[in-house]
Amino acid sequence: MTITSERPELSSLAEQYAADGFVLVKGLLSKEEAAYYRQRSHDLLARLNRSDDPTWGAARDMADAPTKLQHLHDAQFYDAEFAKLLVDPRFTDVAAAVMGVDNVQLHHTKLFVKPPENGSPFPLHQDHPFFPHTYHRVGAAIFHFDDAPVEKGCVRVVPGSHKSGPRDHEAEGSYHLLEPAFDEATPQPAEAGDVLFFTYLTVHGSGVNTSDEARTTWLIQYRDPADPPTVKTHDWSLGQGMMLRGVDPTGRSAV
Ligand SMILES: O=C(O)CCC(=O)C(=O)O
Repeated sequence: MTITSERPELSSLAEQYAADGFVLVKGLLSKEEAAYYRQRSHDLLARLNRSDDPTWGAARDMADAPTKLQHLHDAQFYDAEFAKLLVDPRFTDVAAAVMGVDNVQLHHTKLFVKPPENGSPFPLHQDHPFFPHTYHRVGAAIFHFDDAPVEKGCVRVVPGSHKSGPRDHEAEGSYHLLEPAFDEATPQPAEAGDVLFFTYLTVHGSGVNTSDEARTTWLIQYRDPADPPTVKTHDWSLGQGMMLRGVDPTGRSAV
């Protein structure tokens, strides 16, 4: 099945994604759904009450004062409502169309809450060095469960940056880019319900949340199951290899 010719709106998203390395899909979830998932996200993090903070070392240098970040890998293993979103065709049809494939496989998910006033930034980086794949058919979708204006530390991208392929990152273990400068990335302010799709080669990051409200997002990292990883890494993610759309034609499954 060729998805894009059957659904012209998907073809247009795929064209933008190919040109810019990202596309912001407005209103993929309704405001009510976004509010529902926002509440579930905050309840889940409160219930688990974990104290680890994934703020990058380099992120601490980007802020004037200490920052904080709450997170959870693979929320779908703790709350079935998140599992439903993983296979929601509103998401999976776009993920397939922008990668130009029929089949979409889970890599991992990350729930992030950037707390008010000091929510941690992310330095500019590609996701590629964390889990490199052979054909680079790997992407992310960031679901916004509340509004993310610039002052809340919305995601920023460098349009077209995916075209030059993998870049050399800072020393192994830190994985951020020294160039371009953070201010050269274009902010992608989003509203509750919007979903930002981008390739794992697209240079991206995000600013400090200086607002008086939390920024709540869920990031789903997915890939074409026919694109094998080149390095065995990040294979500890719960449920990696689950099919979100279509089939795994390789029969390789998981990592
Ligand atoms: O959520 C954000 O602000 C950015 C997250 C990000 O860049 C990442 O997890 O790789």
